[in-house]
Amino acid sequence: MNKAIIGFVKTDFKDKILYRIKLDEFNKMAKALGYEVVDEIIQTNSKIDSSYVFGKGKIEELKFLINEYEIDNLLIYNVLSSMQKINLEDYLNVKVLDRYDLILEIFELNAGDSISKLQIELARIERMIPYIRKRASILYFRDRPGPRSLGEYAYHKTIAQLTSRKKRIKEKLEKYRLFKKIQREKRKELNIPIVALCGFYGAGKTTLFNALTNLNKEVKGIPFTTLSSKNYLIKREGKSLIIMDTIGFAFDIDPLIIKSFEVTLEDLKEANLNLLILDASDEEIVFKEKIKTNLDILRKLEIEDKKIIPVLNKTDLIDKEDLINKIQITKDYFVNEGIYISAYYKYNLDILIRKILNFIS
Ligand SMILES: Nc1nc2c(ncn2[C@@H]2O[C@H](COP(=O)(O)OP(=O)(O)OP(=O)(O)O)[C@@H](O)[C@H]2O)c(=O)[nH]1
Ligand SMILES: [Mg+2]
Repeated sequence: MNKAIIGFVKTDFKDKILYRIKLDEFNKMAKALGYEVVDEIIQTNSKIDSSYVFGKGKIEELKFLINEYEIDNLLIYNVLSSMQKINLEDYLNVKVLDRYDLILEIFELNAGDSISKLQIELARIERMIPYIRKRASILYFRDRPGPRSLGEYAYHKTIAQLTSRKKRIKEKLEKYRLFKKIQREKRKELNIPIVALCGFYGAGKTTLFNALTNLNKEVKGIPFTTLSSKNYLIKREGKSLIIMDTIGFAFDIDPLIIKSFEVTLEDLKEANLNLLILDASDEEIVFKEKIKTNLDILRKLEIEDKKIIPVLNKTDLIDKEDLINKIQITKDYFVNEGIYISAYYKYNLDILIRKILNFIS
């Protein structure tokens, strides 16, 4: 059994709702990975303990629960330092995974192509090297003069192997990036506009992609189902366009993960138009927070606001009043006027196409 406890140290005393939403998403990810979440430990503290994340009392409570329920995994929403991870593992005797690890596990579950796999491996190695260094420094380098032990040799070998693997992956990704650049230039010569579908995981990007292209790409309802971009040429009203499905965004994605997935995220930059797919059925506060996170990521990628059109999807799930409210909200955040659709029921897609054609002509 894959029993787990979820843990979180909340440092923002004023936050009464947002952390709950983020933890719910975290729970969903854990479940998608097959963990049975038995309990949740949340501590509100002005700062995160640098050794054990939680304060002393909470750690003892955790230890008790872990023994009581025979828990094997501790899933922590905070991103941990190597030291914190090692301390928790050793004191609580469980496998410790933080948000960084959990997202990579989900990515791994969904990764079908070699480029996604390489990017995941890179993100893992980035994390593994400091962790192994820290473990070794505890084992071998503490007040121990004299010749190197066998374990110490093994450690040096492992670090050397990981470092060279990292270098090779980076080279491979760089080659791939160049290959994509050439492809991009060829496409530019053909003068076919690219329309990218971007937004949070689960917003319905692939459902819309399928509806527009008549393809049947995977829609599973598991976070990050789509990891690598998919392009497809369509013709509407005598005009050719490339529709691009892309990787989903999420709350609090670690910069190191974003960096590892640069080659994939860069696809968004080449688009002439970014349709930002929003789940209109989200609660108002979630809806707003997701818009902010989406815009943060798009701005970091240096995508101009005027190239973004918000698309409110899943409107089949909400009533008219809710829809009017959500449309009003989008007006506060976007320069371009939004459009509402249901990708699932193919509602308003003709209007969406019209809007796209108007934009790119
Ligand atoms: N009711 C309703 N459900 C929808 C609609 N569009 C998508 N969905 C559902 O939302 C879930 C996620 O849809 P996807 O198309 O996989 O979402 P995505 O944005 O591609 O997700 P990732 O690939 O994980 O980034 C699926 O269960 C879809 O059936 C819609 O218009 N209405
Ligand atoms: Mg998808």
